[in-house]
Amino acid sequence: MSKSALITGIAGQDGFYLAELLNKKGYKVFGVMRGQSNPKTEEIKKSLPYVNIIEADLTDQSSLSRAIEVATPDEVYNLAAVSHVGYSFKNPQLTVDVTGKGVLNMLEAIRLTGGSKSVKFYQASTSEMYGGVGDNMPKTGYNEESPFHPRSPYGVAKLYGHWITINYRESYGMFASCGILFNHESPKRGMEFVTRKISNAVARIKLGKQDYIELGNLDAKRDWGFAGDYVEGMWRMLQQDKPGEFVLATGETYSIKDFLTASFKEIGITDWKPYVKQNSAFMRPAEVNILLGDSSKAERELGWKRKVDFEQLVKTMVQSDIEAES
Ligand code: NAP
Ligand code: F7E
Repeated sequence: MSKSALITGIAGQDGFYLAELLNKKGYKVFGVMRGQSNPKTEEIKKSLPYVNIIEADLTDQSSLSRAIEVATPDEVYNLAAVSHVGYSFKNPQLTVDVTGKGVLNMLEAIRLTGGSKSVKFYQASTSEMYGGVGDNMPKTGYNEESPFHPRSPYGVAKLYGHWITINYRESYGMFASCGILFNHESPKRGMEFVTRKISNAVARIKLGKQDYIELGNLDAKRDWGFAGDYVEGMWRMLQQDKPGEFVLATGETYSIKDFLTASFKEIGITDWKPYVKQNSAFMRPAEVNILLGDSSKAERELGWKRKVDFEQLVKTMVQSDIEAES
């Protein structure tokens, strides 16, 4: 019999790539969408026609219990979250409710519907839990043993989600794993994130639809990979004999300026400065200066390694936006 998986956050970037992967592997895929009339529902029905959509909300435990009863999943991937770091400063309490307490709601829904021993659970933890401050980053990058120091309401909420997942593993014997994923991007990335904001603006500048782009801090550095590679790692975590924590990262870090250089190069522009204005509205009250990840454990135990490199990622995103905007 084919396996069944429930994905929360199906309408997000990772939800798309994970659904594609699990469908190819023969899973029956269920996806949680929120809202009485989510404008993305029609789009998801078209792009992921095999997904069985369930209306539920991470803040409503009874709706999650119903989702578990409907899907009877072998695996639950908890990808839903208020996921934008900047937005989390503006709506910190909503962020706690969804990104933090929402994880508890999902775990309780599994436990109270009798799934503690039968359902495998994946929690979308994040490199934002490390915070990228001072000298708490090892030279080879953050790993599963590195200390946490979150720098935003989002990071703090995710740290709660991370530890409550470990607590449910230790308390109730649940197969519950956390993927500590560093930034991963794609043409499906939301426009509010810096990589897609840049790739889309560069495409529009090429096509004469836009004159410049407004950005915040250009000096922050991130370990950017391709989302398609990372969902493969999530799946591998749930195929292990034992649950655990795993860092997924590329082991390389680049600044926003590097991303601008590579993106504008795609449209034949070597000096991007005339096309970029800085706007303090995009600065954050506390910044994560540098993130670099060390995924040696995932390489060793999961046989996982990123395939797409930085140049390929930028190229794919810019070319996809040129096509979409043409
Ligand atoms: P994303 O594109 O922002 O998707 C998040 C999804 O969560 C959205 O589809 C959203 O629904 C849904 N959602 C928000 N509030 C909800 C609620 N109350 N109930 C149910 N669903 C709700 O995020 P992503 O990039 O795919 O990332 C997936 C997960 O990995 C997130 O938890 C994120 O925090 C985490 N993560 C991401 C990265 C990364 O670099 N991408 C790195 C580490 C960890 P709507 O579509 O209706 O808004
Ligand atoms: O910012 C700087 C900004 O919003 C990256 C989420 O998926 O990855 C993501 O969080 C950097 C920051 O991603 C703009 O200050 C400059 O230093 O693309 P971002 P993020 O904050 O790294 C982690 C791993 C997650 O878990 C999150 O869910 O870019 N930056 N100017 C800007 N950022 C944005 N968004 N917009 C700007 O105009």
